[in-house]
Amino acid sequence: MELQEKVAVPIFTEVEKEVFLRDIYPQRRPAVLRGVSLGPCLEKWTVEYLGQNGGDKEVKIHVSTVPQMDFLHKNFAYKTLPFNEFVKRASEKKHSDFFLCEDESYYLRSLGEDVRKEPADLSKQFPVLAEDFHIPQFFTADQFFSSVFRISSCGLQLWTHYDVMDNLLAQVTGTKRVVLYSPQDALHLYLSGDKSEVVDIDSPDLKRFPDFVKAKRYECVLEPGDLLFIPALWFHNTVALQFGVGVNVFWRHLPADSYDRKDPYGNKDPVAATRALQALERALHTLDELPADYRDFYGRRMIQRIQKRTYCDSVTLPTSQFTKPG
Ligand SMILES: O=C(O)CCC(=O)C(=O)O
Repeated sequence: MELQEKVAVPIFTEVEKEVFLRDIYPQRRPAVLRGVSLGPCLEKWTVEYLGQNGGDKEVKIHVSTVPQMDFLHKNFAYKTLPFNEFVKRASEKKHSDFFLCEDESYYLRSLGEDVRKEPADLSKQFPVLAEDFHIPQFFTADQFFSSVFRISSCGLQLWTHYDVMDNLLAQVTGTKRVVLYSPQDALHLYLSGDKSEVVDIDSPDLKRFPDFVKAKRYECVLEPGDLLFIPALWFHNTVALQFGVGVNVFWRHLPADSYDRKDPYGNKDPVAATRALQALERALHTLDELPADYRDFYGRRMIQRIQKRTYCDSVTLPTSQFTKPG
């Protein structure tokens, strides 16, 4: 994959809120923030401590026989374990109790109480542990959407996907490689919904995905205490280089009524985007009334019109309508 352009995500140290809001946030690009205080979790969150203070609350987890999780072929199973047992198993390489095989990999993306309605919130599902994790106050309280545990076995790779909220991914213990792609590279990522079909980003099948090389690869390795700012719509793919515990915090960048109200995960497209995509489907259905050569002609003209009206390099964006974090 010689041809793919690679860029290191910039690292900013000891960033204060004012600096974040003035210099980093408006760029809408990923940034590693190092040295921002995250609270006592950095020292406290050992496997034993997490087990004792997270308790035996049941958690739904992903389990797979291989560390690279593949959403296309569903090579993982959803299972349930008490939190303390899950943390113990995720931290070990070989398990005496297991579901699929003795070296299976585990991943937790914590959920709200009512999985279909409520976003995850550490302070509700894990109140004792939440006290140890101080959410950086880079946005106002009413913009807060969710705080999510991300706990992975060593080697666990999560597929490339985007979310529709702004995100601070905090690495509390362990190290994690994160690869990101710009929303402007969406067409080079072979999307299926919010996920890329290119599961193996390090050794992609270029016969199936020839345009993948055109996607610019942004990369960083998060260390304990690092925060990664992932702007909404930026694609990300993670590999836990060690057993690790992270928390990610989603917050709203757009006015609250722009988002789908039934979206506990923060990954449903904004309502206006969903309506536009539905309208496009209807328009395409209308074109079906014409013969193929006419469809081709009007299809090309529609694409040109869409590009002219929407691409950032062809229009000046009215940014004032977007919410700025306070
Ligand atoms: O850290 C991870 O394992 C995945 C993080 C992620 O997907 C997110 O923060 O949206």
